[in-house]
Amino acid sequence: MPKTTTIGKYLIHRLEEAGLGHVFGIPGDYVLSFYDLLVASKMKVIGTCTELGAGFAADGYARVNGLGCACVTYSVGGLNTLNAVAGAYAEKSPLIVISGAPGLRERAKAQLLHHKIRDFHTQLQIYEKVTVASAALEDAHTAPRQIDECITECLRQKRPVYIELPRDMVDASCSAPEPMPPITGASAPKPLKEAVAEAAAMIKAAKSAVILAGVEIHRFDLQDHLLDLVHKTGLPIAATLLGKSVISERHPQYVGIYEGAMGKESARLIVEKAEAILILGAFLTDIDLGIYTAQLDEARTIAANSERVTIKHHHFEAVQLADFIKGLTRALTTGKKALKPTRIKRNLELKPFRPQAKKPCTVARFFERMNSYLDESSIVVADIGDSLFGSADLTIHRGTEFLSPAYYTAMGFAVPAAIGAQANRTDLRPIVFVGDGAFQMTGMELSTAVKYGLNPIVFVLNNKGYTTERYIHEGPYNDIHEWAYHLLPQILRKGWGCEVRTEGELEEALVTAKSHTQSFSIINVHLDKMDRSKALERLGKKLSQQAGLSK
Ligand SMILES: Cc1ncc(C[n+]2csc(CCOP(=O)(O)OP(=O)(O)O)c2C)c(N)n1
Ligand SMILES: [Mg+2]
Repeated sequence: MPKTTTIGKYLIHRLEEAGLGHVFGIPGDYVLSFYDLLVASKMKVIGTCTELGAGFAADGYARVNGLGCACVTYSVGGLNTLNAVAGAYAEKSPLIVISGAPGLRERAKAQLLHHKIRDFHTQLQIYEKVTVASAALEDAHTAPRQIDECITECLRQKRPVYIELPRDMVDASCSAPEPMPPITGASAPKPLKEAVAEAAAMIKAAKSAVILAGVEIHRFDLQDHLLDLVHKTGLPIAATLLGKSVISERHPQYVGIYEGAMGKESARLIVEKAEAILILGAFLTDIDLGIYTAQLDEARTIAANSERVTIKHHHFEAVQLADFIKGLTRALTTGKKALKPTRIKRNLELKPFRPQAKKPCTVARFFERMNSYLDESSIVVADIGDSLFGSADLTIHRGTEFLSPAYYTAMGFAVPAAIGAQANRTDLRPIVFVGDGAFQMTGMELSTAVKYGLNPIVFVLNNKGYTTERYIHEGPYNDIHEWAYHLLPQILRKGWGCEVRTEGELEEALVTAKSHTQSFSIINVHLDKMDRSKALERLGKKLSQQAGLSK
C-alpha cells in the first residue's frame, strides 16, 4: 500500500476491511465517480428501486451480517433513505450511509445547485439526528480520521453513521490507511465486580429466577455467552419480541416471547412470577412491554444492556454487557447456593396441522400452518401489523433468523429487508410476511430480487386495508385499493404467484412456492378485513385507550 491514496479509495478499503460484501443504493451525478470505485471493488453493488428500499435492504443485511451500507446521491437520495436509517437507529442496527454531494469548487462558483435544500450542510445536519457519528469529507487531511471514527462508532454502538463525500473530493489525495485500531470497550473493574456480586446474590437468594433476553444479544454477538449462562445455570429464558430468536426457540429452556398481556399467558406467568428477573440486552419498548401491560416489579429486576446495568433502583455505568454476562455465569455457578444445569425435557414435536380444504384462511390458522413450513434454511422477515403479531408465535429454529422492525414499526420493511438478508446468505431462503398496506409501500423491490437472482417466498396478508388501525380506530382512511398482488410476476417477467382463499388452496400454493426456487414466489392470502390474531386484538384495544379513541 503506498503512503498516500485518495479519499474514495481509502473509504473503499475501510468498507472492504470491515467485511462488507454488498452495498445497496441508487446513484446520481453527485455520487457517480464513487460508484465507479464501488463497482471496481470487491463489493457488489445492489441497485434497488428506491433509496428507501436500499435503506431497508442495508438494514436487513446489517442485522444478518453485522454491518450494512447504503450509498446514495445528495438529498433526493439521502432523504429518501432517512426513514430506514431512523429505524436502524431506534433498533440498533449498524448501518453506514454514504452520500455524494456537490463538489467544494462548484459550491464556490454557484449557490443554486440542484438537490440543495437550504444550505450545503442541511442533509448533514438532518443526519446528525439519526446517527451516532457523521462527517462531511471536505478536508483531505482529516478525511481518513473522520472515516475511521464513523466506522468505529458504527461497529461499537451498533447504530447508523453518515459519511458525505463531495464529488470533487473522491480523487483528492490523502494518507494511506494504517491498521484500524481495535474497537475496545473495557469495563471498569470495581463497578463490574460489584454489579456481578450483587446480581448473583439476588438470583441465588430468589426461589425462582428467569432470563429475559433482548435484541442486543444478537447485535453484540453475545449468543454464545448467553447460551453458556443458560446451560450452566439451568435458568429458564424468555425473549422480547424485538429480540425474537436470539436463542433457538427449540431450546428446552426457552419459554417463549414475553410481551406482557399481549403475549402467551404461560411466558407471562414465568417471567412476572419470578423472584428475580434478569433482563439481558433489551431496551424494553412499549411493544415489548405489551403496551405497558407488563408487570415487571423493579425491585425484583436486574437489567443489563449496552448502556448500563440497573439493579433494582440503582445503576452501574462502565460495565460491558459481555463482561457482565461472563462474570455472572461464573458467580452463579460457584460458591454457596451455586446454580446447576438442569435437564428439561421439552416436547419439540409440532402439533400436527390438519388443513380443512374448504375452510377460508384466517390469520391464526395461517401462522399455525406456517410453523411446520419453516425449516433450517428459513429466515423469517415480518413486516408490521398482523404479519408481526401473528408471527410472534412461530417457532424459529435457529438463533437470529427472525427480522422485524418491532419497535420503530415502519411499514414496508419486510420485502427490501429480505433482499438485504439474502444477498450475502444465499443459503437462507426468506419467508416474508407482509400486510397488503405495507406491500404497497415497497413491494416493487421484488424487482431487485429478480435482478439479482434472489428467491424470497412472500405472503401478502391481504385483509383489504389497514387492519391494525381498524382495531385502534376505524374510518374510511383504513381502506386501500386492492391490487392483484399475485400477478406481479407478469409485470416483473419472473417469479411465481397465486391467490388463495381456503386452506386447501394454501396447501397447494405452499408446495409450489417451495419448489419454485429459481425466483421469488408471491402468495396473495385473502383474509377477512376484520380477521386478526389474538395479539392484535389485545394491542388494538390498548392503543385505542391510549390514544383516547375508545368508545
Ligand atoms: C411507514 C408507516 N406509515 C404509517 C404507519 C401507521 N400504521 C400502523 S399499522 C398501519 C396499517 C398496516 O396495514 P397492513 O400493512 O395492511 O397490515 P395489517 O394491519 O392490515 O395487518 C399503519 C398505516 C406506519 N406504522 N408506518
Ligand atoms: Mg392489511
